[in-house]
Amino acid sequence: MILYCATTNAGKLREFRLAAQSFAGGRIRVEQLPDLGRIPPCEETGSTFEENAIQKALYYSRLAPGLLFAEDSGLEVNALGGAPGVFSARFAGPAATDEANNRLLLEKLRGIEDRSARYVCVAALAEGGRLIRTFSGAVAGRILESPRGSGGFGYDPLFYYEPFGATFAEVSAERKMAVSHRGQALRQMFEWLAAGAQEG
Ligand code: ITT
Repeated sequence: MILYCATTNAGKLREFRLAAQSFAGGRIRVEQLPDLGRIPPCEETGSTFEENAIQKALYYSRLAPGLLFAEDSGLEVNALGGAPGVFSARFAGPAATDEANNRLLLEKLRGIEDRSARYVCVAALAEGGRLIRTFSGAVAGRILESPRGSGGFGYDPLFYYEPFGATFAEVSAERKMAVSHRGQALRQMFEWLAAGAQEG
């Protein structure tokens, strides 16, 4: 079975494919929506991850030849009142790089003792402009004072996960997926789909 996705983030796409492999044993193949590059990007005007995930899933599923999911995710830092939150991708500006976002995060946390944070992910599954279900996950960690590791993407070099004694950029994609916000949300989604696919 093919499950379409619509993401402009290469790091997310790699993790979507790994999740399909890990959680659906290859029975579900994740494909990028054909011609995504030519479709005007979906506006993300929601104030929660769930609202934005649903907005993206409804928008792109109207243009998909089958079932599609979209995902909204980000980092919530307690000392910053939950920021960058839904603005995680554009924290340092509309076309911000991961490096610029990480630099800004370190600046804002300079001298602050409480570095606790969490990643949140909501995946929304839709078909033909109709929402089917959402799935969510979250993982707690803390923000280091300088980056460590070269794996992952986004804020991973700064996101220290206590049980691993390492940042998400210092562990394999498989280890990150086993505990991450995205891993939790996508595990539920793929298991739910795989169960339905078996029944059908
Ligand atoms: P799409 O909307 O096209 O899928 P995006 O990158 O704009 O891609 P979001 O609006 O959901 O997606 O923003 C997610 C941002 O949150 C992402 O760009 C990272 O900065 C951060 N983020 C989310 N999950 C992450 C992870 O697993 N590791 C590191 N950073 C993450």
